[in-house]
Amino acid sequence: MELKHNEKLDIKNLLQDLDKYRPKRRGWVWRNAEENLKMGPFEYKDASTPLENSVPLPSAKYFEDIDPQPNNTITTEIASGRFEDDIRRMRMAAWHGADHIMVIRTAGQSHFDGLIEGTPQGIGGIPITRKQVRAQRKALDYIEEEVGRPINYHSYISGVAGPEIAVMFAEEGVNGAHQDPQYNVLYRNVNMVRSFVDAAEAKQLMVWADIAQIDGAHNANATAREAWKVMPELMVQHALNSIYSAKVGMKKENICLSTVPPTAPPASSMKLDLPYAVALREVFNEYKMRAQMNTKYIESSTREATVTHVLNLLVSRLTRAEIQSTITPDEGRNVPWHIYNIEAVDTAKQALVGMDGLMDMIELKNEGYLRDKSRELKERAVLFMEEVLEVGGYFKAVEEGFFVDSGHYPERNGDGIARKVDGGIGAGTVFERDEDYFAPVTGHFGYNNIEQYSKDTVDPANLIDGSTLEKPEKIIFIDELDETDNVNVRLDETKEVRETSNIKPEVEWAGDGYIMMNLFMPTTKRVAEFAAIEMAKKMGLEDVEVIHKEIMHPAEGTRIELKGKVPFSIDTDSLVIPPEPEIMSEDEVREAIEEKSMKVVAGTVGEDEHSVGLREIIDIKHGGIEKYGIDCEYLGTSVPLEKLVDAAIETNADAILASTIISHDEIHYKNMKRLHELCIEKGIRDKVMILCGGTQVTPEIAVKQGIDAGFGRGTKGIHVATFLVNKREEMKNED
Ligand code: Z97
Repeated sequence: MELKHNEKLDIKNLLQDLDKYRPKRRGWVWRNAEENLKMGPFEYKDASTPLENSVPLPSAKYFEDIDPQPNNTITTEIASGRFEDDIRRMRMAAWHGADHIMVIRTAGQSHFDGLIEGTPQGIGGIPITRKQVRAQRKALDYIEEEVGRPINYHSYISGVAGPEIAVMFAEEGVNGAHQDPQYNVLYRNVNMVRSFVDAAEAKQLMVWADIAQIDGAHNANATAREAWKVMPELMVQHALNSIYSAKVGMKKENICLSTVPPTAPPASSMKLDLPYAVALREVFNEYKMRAQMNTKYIESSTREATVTHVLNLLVSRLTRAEIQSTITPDEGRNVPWHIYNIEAVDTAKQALVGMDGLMDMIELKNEGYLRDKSRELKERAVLFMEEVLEVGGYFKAVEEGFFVDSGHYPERNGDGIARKVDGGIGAGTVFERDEDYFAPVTGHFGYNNIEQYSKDTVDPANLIDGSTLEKPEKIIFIDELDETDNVNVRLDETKEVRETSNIKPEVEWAGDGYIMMNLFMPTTKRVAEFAAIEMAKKMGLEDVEVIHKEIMHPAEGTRIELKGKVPFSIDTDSLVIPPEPEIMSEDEVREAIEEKSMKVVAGTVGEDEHSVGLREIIDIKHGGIEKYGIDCEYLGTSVPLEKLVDAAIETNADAILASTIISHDEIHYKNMKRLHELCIEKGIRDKVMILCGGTQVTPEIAVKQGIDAGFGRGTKGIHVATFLVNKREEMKNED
């Protein structure tokens, strides 16, 4: 299977022979940094090797569509509940610059005490199963070839089934995972002893599979009452998981600290976020940083969330972040839509590239507020750690509720998350190994007594002719077990929009039919909300729901964003789509004019005083044709037709540009016809091009009047310039 740019990814084809598919590679891959990357007119310093195929930022069209990629790995989180549709989104995200695709699990998968099989759709996430993981890794294997850059695939290793999941991830070529025993303890109430033993096992498997690790410290940030108050504790959590992982044997470049700037608007973000970021990077300078944007305070305004994201990106550039997360600003309103993933990836790409080379120009001050504050945070973190030791270690500290307390440490409010050392899920399930304990497995943690069975102390699995890690054919692939909700049933249900020419708008799932509307309602918030819902219903939308409301003024008006379903599809085969007009590039037009100069005379004809439209087509300020070097003689408004033709003769012009807005009694078309006739009468029609434009002009009808081209609403200078250059060439060839 190979992906073709102009063809959609064939999910059915992808799922074929999935039971036999093996991932192309293992292990985490960093971007290939480029320190002197020349692209278009620019030179980049903090960049990475460009993609072979990608979608550049919108304004890149002015710069030969270059798409510089920052040196940071860019993450996106995709998990709409249907893995088959997420695959298509992954492809879009990769084309925009994401190379770390995280899959959030169905809420609370840590509570499952085994690997789950089958892939029914999830609610607020994806159930992580072998089938779903394999299908997505397989798709990413093709997508990375298409974009020309490795893509890291990522999910979570946690809960009482953590080690089992780690084995499955190692087998299936997963490249990154969250793993942090403290997460289990604090947020999923897994017994702490069990959690740390499991973590050692899981981390050992991650080492075998070269899986990069992200820790869970940021969860304190997201659950604390006031996020910035837990900054010292976050450092302690990072420290515990990092050193534990390193002791298990994980290489430090695979250990990534999950850090989040703790504030949100209207906090003076830099004053709190930057000292923390600096302190963290100084203390943990040997490890990688994975910067996530603040999610605790996310609201439903995409604008606000995007600004928060950009401020967070500034912190990343002012310090460092090897991995930059782009958690989507839609988290606040739970609309996990295609466009928001892509927008957030673009926000990171644009901001990071925009801040390229920043640290070559500026320096963080070595004294004053920044250093004082960051030193204070470090001191408070050390104090916290000392207190943990004083009370008898980590387990005791957790029992005493040290973590996620709302106090400003060393203050404590006594409201931290407390767990019992002999409590929680899986309490009492850790046993000492028998003296002759032995397990014929590769990549697992622990002393395995192998010498009692073999002299080969390298790999116990050799004794049974290899384990699933080196012999994937030993993996048992269990397909979906739910007969009513599985990928084949869902693909059948959405056959119409996947396999015919019928199309429906979509936000997350094929054929979901959702659209979003933006309305300004000139009334109070409450009235606006209900009036907007009524409007949407009258427009025929179903399942209407307001997803954002923002007061513009308490009485004057409210902005409403809503979503609703379109209950019909459209057959694209029945559409009459005219061929796209060919537009030359700006450089091509400029070259043609440089080679042979061009002169035009222009005016609004008849008794018509409108001038703005024509001026915009001509003036350099508005991207008019002057900008390509075309010499324009503007004669003004209400210009008699004869005058325009005479001026063309006098100046030996190549073209006449006539603007006509007024259209009563078809006067605009009558004037065009007369212009054409006048040119014939004066003997210049074969030498001069006649172009007429205006908001009421239909190009096809205009041409019927005898002129060369008509231009309607939405015309830009480049359209006119393209026509002029092409037509002149055509006329030359006819001579
Ligand atoms: C992030 N946006 O990127 P369950 N283990 C750890 C975690 O942090 C998490 C889980 C397990 C966020 C993603 C938050 N993190 C969400 C260390 C979740 C997930 O599947 O909910 O049981 O565990 O970090």
